[in-house]
Amino acid sequence: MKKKALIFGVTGQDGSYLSELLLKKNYDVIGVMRRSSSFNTARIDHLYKLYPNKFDTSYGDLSDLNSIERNLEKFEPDEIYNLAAQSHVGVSFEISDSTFNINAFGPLNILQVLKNKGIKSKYYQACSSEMFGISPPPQNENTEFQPQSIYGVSKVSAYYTTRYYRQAFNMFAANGILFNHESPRRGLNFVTRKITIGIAKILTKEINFLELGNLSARRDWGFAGDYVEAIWNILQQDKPDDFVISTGENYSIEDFVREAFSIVGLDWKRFVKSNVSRYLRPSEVPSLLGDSSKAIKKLKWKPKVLFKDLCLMMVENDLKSFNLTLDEAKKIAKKL
Ligand code: NAP
Ligand code: G4F
Repeated sequence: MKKKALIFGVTGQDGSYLSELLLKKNYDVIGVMRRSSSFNTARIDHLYKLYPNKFDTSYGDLSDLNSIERNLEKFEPDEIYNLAAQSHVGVSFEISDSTFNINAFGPLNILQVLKNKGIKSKYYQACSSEMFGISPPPQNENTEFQPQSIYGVSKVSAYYTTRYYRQAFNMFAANGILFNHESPRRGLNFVTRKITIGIAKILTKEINFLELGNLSARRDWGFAGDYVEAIWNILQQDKPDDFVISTGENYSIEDFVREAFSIVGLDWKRFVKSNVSRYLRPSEVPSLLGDSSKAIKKLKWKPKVLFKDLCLMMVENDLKSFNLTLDEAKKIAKKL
């Protein structure tokens, strides 16, 4: 039977990939998006055109209970994916109130409406490896949460809120604890995308160098296109549960910089400067490395794209956005 999904956070990286996946599976998809003074639909514009009768958006905001009620009552979706968040950890040190409001009260608002109105949708909550904070790697579903940012704290709150509604009210509410996942659609101020677009800008002389913060932190980076398959899978289980989603490999920021610059043949040390006063966080998460044994066993999921291919995909995409092929980029790099 044809299903209807409601996605909070549809304009984001994951929202766009998940929409594509669900539309290919013949779902009707409604994306909830907030009002913005400049257009924020670049990642989903193609979907309006490709699926005029199956994809649409509706205004709503996680901090606006009325808008959540209106959307849930109007659409009564089979599945709800809550991907909406203030998702930048570094920025959460600057705007902690709104980060907590959106990320922690947002899920509570949705779950309260579902319970109070008796709407039977399955609910997915986007949680994060940032919740593990300084717990040593590898991290899995049993690892202690020791968050190091209000972003991390807000996601711990969302995690327990989701479990509480599941346990107390027998609702289908599940958490995905996803480790970092990137793509050509990654926001420009996350470190991987900042590096890959930085390379294109250096080659086209838009900038002379790239400023970064802590290069020694380690992350378990996967591809967002693979991770939305796990997200969908989590809601297809017989029982709601929580899952760690990761690649099981981790690399330092310096490793990512080296790999990305080497793709075009540049020595990163000539083009990367440290600006710790701007980018160093008051507290850092030193090493994230996921153990996804549970997801591999129960969801039969595993990542397809790993570190080197992810780097290459992102570098090539950003070169393309500056009308450069990889071969052309390598020629320019030789002269720099
Ligand atoms: P993203 O690109 O930053 O997208 C976040 C989405 O949330 C955007 O659509 C944004 O809308 C929306 N949003 C923000 N505040 C909102 C509000 N008050 N009401 C309604 N929508 C709001 O993030 P992502 O990388 O796709 O991540 C998706 C989710 O997974 C997030 O919850 C994130 O915290 C979590 N997560 C991500 C990763 C990762 O590595 N990507 C890892 C673990 C967990 P605008 O377009 O208007 O800003
Ligand atoms: O790319 P990042 O900003 O990602 P971070 O903080 O790991 O958060 C991402 O992954 C989480 C999952 O663990 C998500 F929940 C969250 O929503 C987000 O998607 O930073 C990665 C690392 C950090 O250690 C940071 O200190 O890179 C370091 N870094 C060094 N220089 C930098 C920079 N990060 C950014 N954004 N910009 C820099 O210039």
